[in-house]
Amino acid sequence: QIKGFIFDLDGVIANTSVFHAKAWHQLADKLGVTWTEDLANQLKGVGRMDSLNLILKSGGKENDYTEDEKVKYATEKNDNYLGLLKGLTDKDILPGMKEFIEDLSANNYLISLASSSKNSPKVLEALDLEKYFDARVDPSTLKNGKPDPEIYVRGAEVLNLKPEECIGLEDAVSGIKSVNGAHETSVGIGDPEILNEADINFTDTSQVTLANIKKAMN
Ligand code: B16
Ligand code: MG
Repeated sequence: QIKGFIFDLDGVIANTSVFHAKAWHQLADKLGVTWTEDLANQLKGVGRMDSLNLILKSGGKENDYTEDEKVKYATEKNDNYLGLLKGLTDKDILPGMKEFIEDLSANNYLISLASSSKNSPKVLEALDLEKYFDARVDPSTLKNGKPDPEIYVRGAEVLNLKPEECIGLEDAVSGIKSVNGAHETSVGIGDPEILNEADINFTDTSQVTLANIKKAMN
């Protein structure tokens, strides 16, 4: 029986994944790494330093920079991302997600956040959604980022639920792998051909309702 829902943030609740992509694209250009759709998909859901390493690897530049230089570039990307976040309001919640979260809360489901982003508290606050969350995984306490299952394992633990009592919602391949590895039910939001490992697929957030999820689980 499902008792809890574990949410990714960027690309599931907020349209901020386009801001992350824009800021990474800008850095890739600066580093002389070709930006492709495939690279953009690989970066989705993946933490800050892991993302930078994927970009460098894609350009065959994984050995070109010291750790200090990498931290400098990652910080530069984050500063650009924070600039793009300015003016973020509840209007930037993806279609139907506020209603869905309110519905879960009204039906006494527990809700936690499993975002890789260190900026997630800031984003949730700007969207005025913190009040709905019973718990949050702090990504800075994790040993391994998505696609490792750790963040979704913790997402259930912080709610005092078993993995099989939880549903994880994701827009990224890395995130779906993490939910599946944690033995929870995975809901993929986006292109079903890309998110083909998800247990349940929706092409966009407006289809994500309790009724549709219950229907898909039968
Ligand atoms: P930050 P999610 C992820 O958030 C984003 O999808 C990913 O693009 C970003 O690089 C990562 O957070 C780290 O974010 O640099 O802000 O700490 O999708 O797991 O909510
Ligand atoms: Mg995401």
